[in-house]
Amino acid sequence: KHILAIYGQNVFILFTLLICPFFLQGQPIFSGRQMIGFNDQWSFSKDNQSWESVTIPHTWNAKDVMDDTPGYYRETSWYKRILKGNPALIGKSLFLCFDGLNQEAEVYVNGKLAGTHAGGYTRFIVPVTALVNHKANFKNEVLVKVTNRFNEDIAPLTADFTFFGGIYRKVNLLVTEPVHFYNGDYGADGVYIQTPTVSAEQASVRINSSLENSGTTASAFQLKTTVYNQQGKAVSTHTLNVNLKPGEKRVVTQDLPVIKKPELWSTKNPVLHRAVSRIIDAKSSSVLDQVANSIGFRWYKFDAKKGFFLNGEPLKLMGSSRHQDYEGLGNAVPDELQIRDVTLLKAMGGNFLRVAHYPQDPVILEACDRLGILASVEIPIVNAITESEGFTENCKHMQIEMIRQNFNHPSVIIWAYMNEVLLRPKFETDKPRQEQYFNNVRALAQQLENLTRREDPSRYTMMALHGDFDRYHKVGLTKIPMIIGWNLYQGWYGGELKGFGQFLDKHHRELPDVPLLITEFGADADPRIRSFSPLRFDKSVEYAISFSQVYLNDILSRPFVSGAMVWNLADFSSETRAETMPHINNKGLLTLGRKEKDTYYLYQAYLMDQPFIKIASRNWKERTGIADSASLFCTQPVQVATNLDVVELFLNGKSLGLQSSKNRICEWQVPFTAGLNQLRAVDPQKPMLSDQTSIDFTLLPYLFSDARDFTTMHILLGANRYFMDGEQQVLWIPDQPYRKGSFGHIGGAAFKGGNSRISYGSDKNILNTDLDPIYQTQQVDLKAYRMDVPDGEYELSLYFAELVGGTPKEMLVYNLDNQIVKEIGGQRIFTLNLNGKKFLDNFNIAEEYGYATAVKKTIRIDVANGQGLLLDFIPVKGAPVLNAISVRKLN
Ligand code: GCB
Repeated sequence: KHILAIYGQNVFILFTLLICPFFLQGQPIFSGRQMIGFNDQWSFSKDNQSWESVTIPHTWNAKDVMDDTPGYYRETSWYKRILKGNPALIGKSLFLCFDGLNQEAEVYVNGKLAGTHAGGYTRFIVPVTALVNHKANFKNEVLVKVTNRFNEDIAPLTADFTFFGGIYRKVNLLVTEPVHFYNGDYGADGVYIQTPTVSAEQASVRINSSLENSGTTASAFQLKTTVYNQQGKAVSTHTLNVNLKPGEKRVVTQDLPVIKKPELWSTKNPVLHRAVSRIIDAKSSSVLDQVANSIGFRWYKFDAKKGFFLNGEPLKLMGSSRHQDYEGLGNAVPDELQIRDVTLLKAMGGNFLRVAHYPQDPVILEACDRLGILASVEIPIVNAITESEGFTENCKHMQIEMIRQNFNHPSVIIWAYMNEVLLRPKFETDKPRQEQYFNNVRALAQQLENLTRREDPSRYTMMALHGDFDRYHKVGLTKIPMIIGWNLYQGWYGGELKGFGQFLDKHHRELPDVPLLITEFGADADPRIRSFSPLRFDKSVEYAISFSQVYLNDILSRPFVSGAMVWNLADFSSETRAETMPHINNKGLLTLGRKEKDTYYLYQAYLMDQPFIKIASRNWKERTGIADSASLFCTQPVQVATNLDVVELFLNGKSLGLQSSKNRICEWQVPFTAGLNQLRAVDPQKPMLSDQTSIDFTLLPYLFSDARDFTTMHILLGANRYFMDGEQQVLWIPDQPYRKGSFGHIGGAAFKGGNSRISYGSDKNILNTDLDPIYQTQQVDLKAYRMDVPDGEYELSLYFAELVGGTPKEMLVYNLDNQIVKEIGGQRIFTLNLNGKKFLDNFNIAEEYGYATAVKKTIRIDVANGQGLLLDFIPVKGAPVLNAISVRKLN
């Protein structure tokens, strides 16, 4: 009880109490290594004065990154916690282990500096033995100063993700005997396992252990390492006698007896062995320290012509990248949710995870080991470097931390170190200076490459480059790493879809000896946006589906492509992003809260081995549309993702026939009636395999006069897209040119965005709303808008936003065509008459409300004598606009 009170949490302690015979005999409580969670009872302060209670993991940016004001808190904050004195720890070695905090730390114990760390994504271990007072109940104060302020010597400098600040990964108190595996080695635990030769016949194991005697007397002990198979049977053991003088540190190597016919680790059958390393006291035979690691016996190679091979068999590496943040939590995410990401990747049929753009929580690679997912890990040099010694040293330090801390994971096959480092080349207007910058980038790359090969000759090295082949080639970066990763977005940020396959072929032609992976490809999908005529950058799920089909076909049909990782497994925070869902990058196959998007089902259809059927419009559950002329239904397509050749679809129990799949999608024209429509997609050969869903359809009248029960309609102008406002349960439809008896605009044209990537509308963050898509499209220069509604009383709402002009913000600076468009203020003034009466007089949106700001004007109106609703737009200066309109019948 006493001990439980001291350290708060703890299964670990309970464990010790139950198994530790010494305790029962009144002997020392701690024997060997204890990792004790140190995450509760912290206080947090932004000014080191007023404190609030927090639990770790914690970030101070979970909320402010989502508001309309640009930027987020990137300053210094403090965390503190009491570590109660415990006489049982006298003579032990104590360490505080931080799994990761963003991004710089100073750790103080009782007012004395115990350690510092720079870099937001790797573990660091602070020895605190000498600073802790063990007097019973003494209140030792642990104070951690943390900042996520910009520091030009720490990567990343810029990136398309949010740099949440805080102690956002777990903290542990590590207690060891003075003789222990050395904990000061770049945050690693001092045991490094290699499998120099592995075949179906036999496996060899070599282990380097870093040992320390921090005590005051010499120590004689045995280092005993045993490998256990999955059934827990010891299959190989090696014992070494070691003597360490007081204060001595030493690395020793053990070659274990070969293991015959080892069970191999593979993505299909990830058999793990367990290596347990023990330091056993020569005199007392007690275990002074113990570290356990997983081993997977596997061998692999990349071949520039034939792709990747695991255990001698060809294996296309298919999977995703992953960022570590989660809806509402920022980067402070509990283990369970993190592990679930790897499970979702596996369930998608994936076999590879690009841990991007930085090392992540240890539970991620542990899950990869267990579930059979191969992985690459990289340090966060993104977009650019600083040409300083500080930056270089910090990058090298991080690279070593990453390698040593993750050395023993069988899932890891690649270490990487730069992402699109020439995306934003500095000194564009000073070519000689730029040349020098490029030389420095190349020199840093070469240093990191050499360092990586030296640290770990058994793995591959990689750099991820964006699609400017010639730039990287000219600077010489394509010659440095063993594998090139390409981040390719043809048909998204620029270019055409067919450019993707052409690019791959170019690599194969020009670098025939360099293996390649597609480290990124993907299109945004905002699950609230759907379209029957999808366009590049419209954010519709449909565009993302057709985009992915082209990419996946091109990848799977080229054996020299070792594999590809979709960008990204889940949506992630990127504070500077605008677009339909500001502050979020929507390229995930899952939402930020890890809900499956319909695109996820397409990947399953491509990647899964088992027969698979999923209605890929199943997330479009609330639909709306205008009835086919004078009928009681509206025909709309429904897509089913499948790896079967043929699927049958049923609507309310009635067959709509068989469809053959094309690029893993079958499509039907479905006549939806008002209300619930049951859909069931079935394997005609094995009807047990099926998927079903029901779609709630709101049928809008072809002619207003057809409908006795018409109540409401919401229309997006200048848009092809449907938008579901889930919160308010409102369904928006695209506008049409005016049709008699119905509705629509008269004159004008859809607004086309001010930059090349947008096919229509604007990608600006519209202020004062979360419903940006309502305001991001508009009809420009329309003469009138007409709705031939029946007589009655109506509420009419008109939606406006000035999409042109304003302060040019740094928008989409991370992306691939990287141009900031300066806009000339689009001052426009117009008058709007409603049914002949003035409604808006000399209306100047920008002047009255500001640029890119949501404006909603509402009015009640009586419609009589069959006149319907007529809006006349009278230009005073520039062209009148209307972004959206909604009408509701009151009585
Ligand atoms: C990239 C970057 C990645 C971005 C991605 C995107 O090439 O490597 O960090 O998030 O593009 O979505 O633009």
